Amino acid sequence: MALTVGTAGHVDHGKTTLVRALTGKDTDRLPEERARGISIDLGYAPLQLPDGTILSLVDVPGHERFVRTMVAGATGIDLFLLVVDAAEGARAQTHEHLAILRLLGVVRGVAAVTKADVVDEETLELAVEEVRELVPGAPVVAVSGVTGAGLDELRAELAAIAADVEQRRADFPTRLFVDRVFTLRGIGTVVTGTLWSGSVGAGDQLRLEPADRDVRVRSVQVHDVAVDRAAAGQRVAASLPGVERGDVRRGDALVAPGAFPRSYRLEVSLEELEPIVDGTRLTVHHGTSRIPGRVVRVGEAHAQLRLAAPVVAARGDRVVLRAETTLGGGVVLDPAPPRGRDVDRDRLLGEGDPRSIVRALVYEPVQVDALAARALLAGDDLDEGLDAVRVTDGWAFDEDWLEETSAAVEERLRVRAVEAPLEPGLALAELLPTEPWAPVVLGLLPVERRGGMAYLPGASASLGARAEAAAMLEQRLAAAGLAASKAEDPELARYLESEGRVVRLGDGYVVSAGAYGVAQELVRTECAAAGEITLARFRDLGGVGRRDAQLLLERMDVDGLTRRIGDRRVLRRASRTL
Ligand SMILES: Nc1nc2c(ncn2[C@@H]2O[C@H](COP(=O)(O)OP(=O)(O)OP(=O)(O)O)[C@@H](O)[C@H]2O)c(=O)[nH]1
Ligand SMILES: [Mg+2]
Repeated sequence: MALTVGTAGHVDHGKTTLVRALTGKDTDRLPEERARGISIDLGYAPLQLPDGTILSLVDVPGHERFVRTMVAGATGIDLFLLVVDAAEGARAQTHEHLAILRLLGVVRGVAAVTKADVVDEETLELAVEEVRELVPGAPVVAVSGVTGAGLDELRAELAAIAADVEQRRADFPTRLFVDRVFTLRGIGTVVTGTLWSGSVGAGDQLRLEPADRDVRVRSVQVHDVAVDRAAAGQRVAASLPGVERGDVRRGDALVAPGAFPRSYRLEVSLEELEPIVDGTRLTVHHGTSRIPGRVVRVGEAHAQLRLAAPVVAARGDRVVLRAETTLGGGVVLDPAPPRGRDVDRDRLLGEGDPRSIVRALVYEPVQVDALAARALLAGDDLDEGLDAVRVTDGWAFDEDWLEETSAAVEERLRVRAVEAPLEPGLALAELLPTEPWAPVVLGLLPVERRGGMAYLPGASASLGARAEAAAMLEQRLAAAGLAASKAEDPELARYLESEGRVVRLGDGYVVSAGAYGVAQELVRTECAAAGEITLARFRDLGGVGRRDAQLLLERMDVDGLTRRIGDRRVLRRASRTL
C-alpha cells in the first residue's frame, strides 16, 4: 500500500538524523542546510519496512520560520512521525506541528523520543510519559538516531499502523500537488508530489493549474524507478515535456481536465485555535500552495475564504489558516461556492449526506455534468444526491426553487392581466433571465406559450376597466358611419380591431368594422362597373370628406383590395373574382 509518512517536531530535535538512520538518505541536501545544521526545505526518502512495504518519508523543517514549509510537506501525508528530543521534551513547534497535523486530519502515527543515548533512564522515562499524553493512542518509542537503538521497534510500529490505514481515493479524478520542480538533462522539467487521488501514467493528458494549461506526461517514476502508472498515495515524479522549469512551482496542481473547479473562494467549516474574526486577513494553506486570503464568516462555524489566487480544491480537502502563528483550519464544504453568505445553504452543505449536498449546490439550475466537475460528489454519491432534486434534459433543479419560480411567474402574469387586460401576456425573454437553463425551465412552468409570449393557461385579452370606453367608442362609430373618428386610446383601438369590431385607418383614425365593409363594397361595385375608381368618385359615392375618403382607400390598398395608379385605383387581380 502506498503511504506517506511525515516527520513533525521542534527544531534540532533530531528529525533529519532519524530519517537518515531509518533510510540511509541524508535529506538535508542544500549547502545552507549543511552549513547551518538545520533543515530549511522538505526532504524525501523511501523507507523499506521489514514486511517489504515501502513508505515514503517526508522530512520537514522544525524551525518556527519554516512552519509554512512544514504545512506544505504535511498536506500530502497519511501518517505522522513525531520526533521529540528526550532531553528537551515537547517545545513550541512540537505543539504547533501537532496542531497542524490535527487540522489536516492526520490523526494517526508514531512518536519517537530520540537522542535516548544522551539522557539517563529517568529523564527518558519522563520524556516518554510526556509524549504519551501529547499523542494519546499513538505508540511511543525511545530511539537514538546515532546509535540506532529502538529503530527496529519504530519500524515495526510503523508497519503495524500502515497495514491499518485506509487507502486514498483511487476512484477519484487525478490530482497531484507539486512540491518540487527541477530540470534533468535530456529529460527536461520534472515535477514531484504526492498523488492525492486517481493515477498518473506516461502519455496522460493533464491540466496544470492554476495556470490553466494542458500538459502531457512523458514518463513517471516512483522512488527513482520508472513505472507505467503511479497510484493514489504514492510519491510521484512526472516529466512534462514542453514545460519550462519557471512555468511550474510548488503549490501548482496537476489534475484530470475538467474534474476540479478553479476557484477564488472556498466554503469551509472552521476550526479555530484562536478566535478568527470576520474579515481577518491571513494565509490559506491548501495542498502545497499558500495564498493570501480573507475570512468571511457564515453562521456559527462556517466561513467563506476569499483568495488572492485561484485553487483547485475538492469537498473534504483540509486547509490550514496562518498569520504569524497557526490560527486554525477548515474542511472544504464547497470548492467553488457562489459569492455571498447563505446560512441555509451552508447548513445543507454541512450535513454532508449526498442529498443535502446536491440540494445545497442546486441553488439555481445546474448542469449535471457541471455538478460532477464541482469536485463534491462522484459515482454512487452523485446518483444518490440527484434523487433529491428534479433532473430534466441534463439540468438539475431544486423542487422548491422551481415552485418559487413558478409562483413568481404566475404572480407576474396575474398582475399583468390586471394592469394590461388587453395584452395579458409577457414576452418570454422578460419572464426569465437569459440563462442557458431558461428554455428548459420554461417548459416546466405553468404557462401557455403563444408566439414569443407567455400567458396564464387559458388567459385571453379582455377589456377590463376599458369596457365602458369601448362601448362609447363603438356608439360614436356607429353614429359616424363612413366618417372616420379619432381614437383616443390606441391600445383599445388595437384590441377592438383584433376582435373584428373596428378598423384602424391612418393618423389614429378608426371606423366601425361595418362601415369599412360598406366602403369596400362601394369600391368593388364601382370598379366592376367602371373598371376603376377615383378619390373624388369614392367621396361622392360615400358622402364623406376628402380626408376620410383618402384614409379609407389607403387602408384598402394595404389590405390588398385595391392598387393605386396615379389618382385612380383598380381592383387587384385577386380581389376581382370576389
Ligand atoms: N546524540 C545524539 N544526537 C542527535 C540524535 N539525533 C540528532 N542528534 C543531533 O541533534 C542535532 C539536530 O539534529 P537534526 O536531525 O538536524 O534535527 P532536526 O529535527 O532535523 O532539525 P530541523 O530540521 O532543523 O528542525 C544534530 O547535531 C544531530 O547530530 C541522537 O539520536 N543522538
Ligand atoms: Mg531536519
